[in-house]
Amino acid sequence: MKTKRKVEVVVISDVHLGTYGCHAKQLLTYLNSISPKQLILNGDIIDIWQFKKRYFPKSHLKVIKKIMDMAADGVEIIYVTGNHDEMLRKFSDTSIGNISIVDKAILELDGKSAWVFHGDIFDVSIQNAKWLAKLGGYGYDLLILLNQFINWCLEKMGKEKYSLSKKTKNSVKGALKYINDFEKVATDLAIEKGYDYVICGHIHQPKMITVENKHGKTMYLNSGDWIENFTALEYQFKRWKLYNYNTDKLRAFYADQDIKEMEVKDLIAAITIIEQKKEDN
Ligand SMILES: [Mn+2]
Repeated sequence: MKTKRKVEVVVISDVHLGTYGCHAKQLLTYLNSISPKQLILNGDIIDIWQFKKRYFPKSHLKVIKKIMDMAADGVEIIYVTGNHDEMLRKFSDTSIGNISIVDKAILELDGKSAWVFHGDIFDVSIQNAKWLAKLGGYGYDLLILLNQFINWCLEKMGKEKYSLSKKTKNSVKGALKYINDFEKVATDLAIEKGYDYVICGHIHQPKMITVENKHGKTMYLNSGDWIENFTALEYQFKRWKLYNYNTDKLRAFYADQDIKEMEVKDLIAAITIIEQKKEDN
């Protein structure tokens, strides 16, 4: 593919490489179609829980290779750990070249702040999540430890690890309540902390919505997954877009209704990029 879409930030999550449900080929097509400055892998990218099953096809390896190539080409890769790749939490706050591993990230985007984390910290209990997070910076790390401790106990007792997918299988009503609670806690905390955007994954529910409470407002964004939804979050021209592989395919970022609201200089920039690309080729 000769012309790639320039995007400032791309966020994907819940790819679950190493599982049968992962749609690696579609993801690879998508990654090949974009040229981001920053790629955020917001958790559950490699499913380390499933590793003992020894399922890791070529297409899944290609995704890893592609991400490494992007890093080598100067794309800043931020790997935010999730629960299925929590083994990587041992390496949190380390970086190798353009790739860094973190448990959470804060981005500055055109004077606005975005709070990025996978979201499994809310699993143990939505209520606990709320008061633990009030402890400030320690809240998040404490919740991770609490999750790890509970999973460790479950394993010792010969039970399966705590997982949302099991929870959703149990009842649709329970799952819907969980999703609502998840979004409520995430947005309440983001408003309390003063973040303009809160970006999660984990619940496999792509979403982009502005939420307001009496203390203020924030935009909640969820990057969805590459099991069922094939979605990504893209930031360009000072706005977010929820990209859907099935409906958007490889359509240009600016070829949507947002074009009406675009500033002239952004339009010029978009056109200039295309012209430059043509010259390059
Ligand atoms: Mn997860």
